[in-house]
Amino acid sequence: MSKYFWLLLIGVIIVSGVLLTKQKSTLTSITTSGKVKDFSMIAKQWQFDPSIINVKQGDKIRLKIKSIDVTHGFSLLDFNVNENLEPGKEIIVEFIADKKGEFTFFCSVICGTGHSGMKGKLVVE
Ligand SMILES: [Cu+2]
Repeated sequence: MSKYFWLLLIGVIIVSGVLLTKQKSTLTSITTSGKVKDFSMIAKQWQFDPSIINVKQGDKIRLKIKSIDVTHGFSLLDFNVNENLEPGKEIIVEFIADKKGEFTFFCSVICGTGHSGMKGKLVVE
C-alpha cells in the first residue's frame, strides 16, 4: 500500500467525523406540546408549597416562586435551574419538561435547621 492511500483514508475519516458531528447538532431538538403550564409556588421554612408538580412531557413550565420568610434557593438541576429566592420577591423560572421521570428540586441556600429536608418533586409523564 502506498503512503497516499493511508493519507487519503485518514482524510476521509476526519471529514466524515466532522460531518457526523455537524449532523448530530442539527438533529438535537426539543419537542414541545405547545402548552404552557403556570404554577405559583411558595417557599418557606422548610418547605415548598406545592411540593409535587405534575406535568406532561413537552409542556413548557412557568414557575412563579416566592419566599415568604428568609432567603431560600430553588434548584432543579436536571433542567439546569438554580435560582436564589429573596424574601418577598417573586421570580419566574421557565423550562421545557423534555424528559419523563421524577426529578427532585431542593433549596440551595442554607436557611436554618430544616434546610436539608426542604425539597419537592417534579413528575413528568
Ligand atoms: Cu434552605
